[in-house]
Amino acid sequence: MWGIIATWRMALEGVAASATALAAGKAAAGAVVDAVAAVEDFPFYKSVGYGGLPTENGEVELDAAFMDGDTLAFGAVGNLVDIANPVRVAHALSRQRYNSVLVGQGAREWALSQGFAAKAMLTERAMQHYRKRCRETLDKGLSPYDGHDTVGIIGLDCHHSMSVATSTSGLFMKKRGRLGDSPIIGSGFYCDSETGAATATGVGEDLMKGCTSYEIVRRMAQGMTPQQAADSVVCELEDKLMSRFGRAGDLSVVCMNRNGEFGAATNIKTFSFVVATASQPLTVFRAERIREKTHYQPVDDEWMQAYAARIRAPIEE
Ligand code: SD4
Repeated sequence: MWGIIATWRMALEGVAASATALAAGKAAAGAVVDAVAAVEDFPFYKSVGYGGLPTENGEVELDAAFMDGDTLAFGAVGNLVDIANPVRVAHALSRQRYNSVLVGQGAREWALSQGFAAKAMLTERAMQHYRKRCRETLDKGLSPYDGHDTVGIIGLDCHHSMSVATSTSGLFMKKRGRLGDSPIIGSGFYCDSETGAATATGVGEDLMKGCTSYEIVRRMAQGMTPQQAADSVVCELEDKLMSRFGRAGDLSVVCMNRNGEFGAATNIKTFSFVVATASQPLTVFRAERIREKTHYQPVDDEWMQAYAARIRAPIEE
């Protein structure tokens, strides 16, 4: 058995290549890192890697993580500036016995010392979004904190190993130095090859309150199916946040167990995910929650075309 599942449509091309590689016997670790790196490299995805949207200071600060479900080794970077592939730095850090989570200047210095390439990650298109948002916020008092899609990818290989990786530019207009859930183990990602893995996307400040990914893996270990674990964790966290905190941000997750069974849950209308396994051909699904349960169906051609047009549409400043 092999399998791969990822948050959001944007992971499709990377997942497609890694699904082929997994089917041919490639290890899960390399498969998820390569798939995430493909998303980081694509300039039109404005919430991950090159082309990611900046902080309120107009700088692109990137977060990424990697976890090996065999050894539980993990590495993460936060607020990394101008390094081409944060996920590859996180993967390299996961091999360090100590200092496997690095942020800011220290993360950048370490990456450069290891030969990772420097690259200016702020694009003109991202700056157009930034200028537009600055103006709208001044004019209409909009909340700047939206426009976020973290990529999180779980892989299961033919040798029963699992890995997970995440990458994001975090929330648009975030404060310099702000970290979300994506580089935080247990919140944005968790992976244990004996059970399964989970990864999250949405408002990091809220996802972290539920240690969301760890909790999903824990419930799978106790016997829940991936879908039950995903739905119950997202619903309970949302209810808890509403009753105790008064509001709940976007919460979306995907997960997979060691048998390649998968689940997805969301509290928003437009969550998409991509999955392929030995028994499930590569598919983009669109998930929606109806009464405590997430339902999903394959997207159609029209949806795919609208997506392709939207991500490349000119930005009216
Ligand atoms: C964060 N969770 O930095 C990330 C953003 C995200 O979909 O996933 N957006 O809080």
